[in-house]
Amino acid sequence: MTPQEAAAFLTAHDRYLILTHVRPDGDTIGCAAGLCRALRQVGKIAYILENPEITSLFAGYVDSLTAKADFIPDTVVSVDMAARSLFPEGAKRYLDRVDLAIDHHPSQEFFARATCLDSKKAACGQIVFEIVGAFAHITPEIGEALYVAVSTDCGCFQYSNTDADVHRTAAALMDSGFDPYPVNRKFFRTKTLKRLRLESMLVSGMELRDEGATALVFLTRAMIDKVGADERDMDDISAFVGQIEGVKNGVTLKETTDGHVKISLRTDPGDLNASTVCALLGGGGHAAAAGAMMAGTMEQVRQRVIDAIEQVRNG
Ligand SMILES: [Mn+2]
Repeated sequence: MTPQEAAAFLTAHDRYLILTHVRPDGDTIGCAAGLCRALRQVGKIAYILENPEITSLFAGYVDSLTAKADFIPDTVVSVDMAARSLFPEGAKRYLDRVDLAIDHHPSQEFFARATCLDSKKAACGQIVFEIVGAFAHITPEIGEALYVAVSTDCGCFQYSNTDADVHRTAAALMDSGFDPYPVNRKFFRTKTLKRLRLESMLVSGMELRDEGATALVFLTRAMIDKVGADERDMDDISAFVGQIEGVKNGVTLKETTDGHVKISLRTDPGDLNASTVCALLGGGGHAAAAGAMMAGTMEQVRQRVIDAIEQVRNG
């Protein structure tokens, strides 16, 4: 489906439930909030399915839009969700009844009846902006929600996915009249003290390989407990190691509470394709940013990741 066809679909249906992915980020949350408000503006009934993993950083954008437990939708829309494995527990009952998936991941699994996919877009928020711009007025609230989606997914216009198109979308969203300064300050210029303590521990335990081009950092449960960090303190922490001079490929391994290790890879795609590496580990994503989840100890998973990187390098 093109954005215009998606807009026609959305104006033709009603009673919407919007789904966001596990470990929700700014893109999925901003898209959901912007789309929900746009649908309501044109007289539709629209809610966002509660996502229990949402952090306090993003909760304000969806609080007033969350569906009550007894809401029965006619139309289910997912935003920024590439795969069935990314459905939160509460969304699993909709696994086979998503009517429209709006997404920008090349690894999109086409689980929905219809899909509006543009894998050249840096953020799903750009696609949602095109769709809602076709049938709704972009109010400051919609503009801010979609700006959060777009700006967070390109690391405030710094990641390798940033292009002129992203800036054009951001400029158009700013024209809606919201104040971007507090948003940028909140998301890109502010860190909790607990976050800084974690970053300090990551640097202390960092492993450098390939003459410093590849860096691995290890976020253990013991570190998280010692600092008393919550999910908000760890938001987008996989981008941290790539900030070190000379590091092209950053690997962040994070111990989960259930005996798994979450792998996040941020790479220079000309040097190493993150998506190819993570596919070998049962995950997926983009060429410059990908992830996987593996059972095992930190040391076991570390070895698997190193082997996968070497395999992609030499293959
Ligand atoms: Mn995204």
